[in-house]
Amino acid sequence: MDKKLALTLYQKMLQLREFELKVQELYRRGLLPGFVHLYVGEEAVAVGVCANLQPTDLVYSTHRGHGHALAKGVPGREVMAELWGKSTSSSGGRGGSMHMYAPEYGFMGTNGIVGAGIPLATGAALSAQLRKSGQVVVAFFGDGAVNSGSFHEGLNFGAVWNLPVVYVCENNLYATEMAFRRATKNTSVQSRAAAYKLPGVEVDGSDVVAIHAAARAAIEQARSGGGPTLIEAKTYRFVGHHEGDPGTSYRTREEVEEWKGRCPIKSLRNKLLQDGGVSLESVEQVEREVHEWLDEAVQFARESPEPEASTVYDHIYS
Ligand SMILES: Cc1ncc(C[n+]2csc(CCOP(=O)(O)OP(=O)(O)O)c2C)c(N)n1
Ligand SMILES: [Mg+2]
Repeated sequence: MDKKLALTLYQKMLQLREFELKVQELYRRGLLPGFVHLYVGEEAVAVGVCANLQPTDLVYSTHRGHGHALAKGVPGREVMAELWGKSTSSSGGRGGSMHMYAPEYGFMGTNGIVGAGIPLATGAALSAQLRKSGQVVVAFFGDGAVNSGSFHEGLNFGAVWNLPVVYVCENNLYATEMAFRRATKNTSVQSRAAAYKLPGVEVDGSDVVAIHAAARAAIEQARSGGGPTLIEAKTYRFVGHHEGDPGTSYRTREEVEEWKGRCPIKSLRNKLLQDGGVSLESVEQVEREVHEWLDEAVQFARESPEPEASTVYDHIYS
């Protein structure tokens, strides 16, 4: 991979990681209202996929969606302000973690309903096809979504209409505390693509370069009229299901440590320094920039005004 691109992917992944660790800290201090599911450990998936998208392409996300929003290009300050319930983000502080929309960046929402993004993305892809807009739509979803009717209906519909959509399963092996191997007999998500006569690809979710390549092929195919692909990224969350779940009662410490050892960010850093021909100064420069970016985002969110009380009835149907 081109050095410059690899360094950009490193920077993006680090932004996602540092952002989530900051959210964890602020949430624990009681500063962020609502409920948060953090993306720590899974950064390579959102970053590798979204680096291939155009600003006008669309992403449909999940309950674990801060990383998808950032990777699609929603500014960190806006995502942070939304989590803080402030008025300065595109959802005006009303969406929070799980109902955060920023259509001006092609970010079509996090979603609290498991599996619900799949039919939404499929419908958006039908719209793109009818309008001949050239847009590609990506649906992110977890292993918890693939035994739901929405997965079957969405993939079947996407396949039969040959839609410009890419289905990306972030298989982190658990849906809350339910191990995927206990929830299904066929634990290969990509193999299910064959049932819809779609290509299915399994990729190492800790390897951003591999994800980038798989997503590029799938996105090019979708854009050129070749229809959907199902990508299964094998990944892992280093933290609990949500803030409040220690994540230790249903996973062994050994398993968690083993996956942490395959950290996508550390491993790309090592590769860049060892055989990527990137200097330590360049890597450290990127790291400084990420910290400045995050400080600015937090300051912006903290200082942003709350929504005016007089707007409480806005966006409400009667
Ligand atoms: C339709 C539906 N059923 C159940 C829930 C409760 N729930 C929230 S997150 C979650 C697990 C989702 O697991 P997965 O799709 O694998 O995503 P992950 O949390 O692992 O990223 C469940 C069951 C829900 N939000 N929506
Ligand atoms: Mg899961």
